[in-house]
Amino acid sequence: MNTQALMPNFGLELLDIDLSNPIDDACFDKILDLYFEYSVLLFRGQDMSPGCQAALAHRFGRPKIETRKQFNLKENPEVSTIGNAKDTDGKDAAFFVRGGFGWHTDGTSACHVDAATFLYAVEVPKKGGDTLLCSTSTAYKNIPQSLRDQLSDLKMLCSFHAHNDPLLETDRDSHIPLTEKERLALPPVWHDIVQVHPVTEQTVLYMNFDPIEFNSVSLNAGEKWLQEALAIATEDKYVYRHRWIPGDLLIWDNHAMLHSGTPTACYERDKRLMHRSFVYTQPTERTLENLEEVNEIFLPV
Ligand SMILES: O=C(O)CCC(=O)C(=O)O
Ligand SMILES: [Fe+2]
Repeated sequence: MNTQALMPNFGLELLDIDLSNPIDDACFDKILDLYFEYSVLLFRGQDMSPGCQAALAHRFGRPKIETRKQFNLKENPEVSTIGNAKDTDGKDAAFFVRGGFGWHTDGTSACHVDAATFLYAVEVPKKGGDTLLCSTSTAYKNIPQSLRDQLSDLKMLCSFHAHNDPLLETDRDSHIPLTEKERLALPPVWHDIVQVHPVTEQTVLYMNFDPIEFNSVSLNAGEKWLQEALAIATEDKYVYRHRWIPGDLLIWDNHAMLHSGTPTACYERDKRLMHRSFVYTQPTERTLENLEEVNEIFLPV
């Protein structure tokens, strides 16, 4: 398999792979090994239908159906749209964050933390709309021992609604408000900040930056520590900037990576459309007993 490193400490481009062709088990096992070893895989020049993306997602694990359900594709609800695309009525055809971008971990409001994000570029702007990534194990190695000690027994309570409600508040068009049943299906979840990755056995910092509570310190104190760790994690030299070309598929391990979107330079002129999937990978110590039930709730109507 021909490959090319993206960064010294993470990320690998796999060359000469056409994901629209059947991938045999031996080749897929190799791809999965590389995913865990490098935390980010890049496949360029792919002609990936949503059906092909959904099938690949199922090979990686158990896909989650996105909660902003008007952006889930009807035929392949494991795939949802993000970007600034509009439909013929001028309505948003993709989930679009207008209020800004920031470093985060996808899926922190689920109990199971081992999850891959798939982002496939359908259309990209001329300028902007890059995606940034950095390593959470490098971050753990680089923070001072005093901060490691402070974070070692710290747990954060993550709430989907604490993140999602303000987005809706600031941008009424961004998505449809959740029903009571949908809200109840997404309760807040506690996470350790310092965790051991179950496959690589590296110690990582599992961080999100809008928790609602910490177990042992005030919200202010915990947030300050997380921000200190974030500043070290995201020093320029540790950040990979992905400049998208249509046909790129990027897959990253949310246990091993933090990521951030960046603004499109000209929203009005330049369209950005990405196909996204989110997949719980194995192994895990924390099971997802009710995933099918929750997925059912968010199927597109
Ligand atoms: O659009 C991007 O570049 C990143 C979006 C993102 O954060 C995500 O898909 O989880
Ligand atoms: Fe994200």
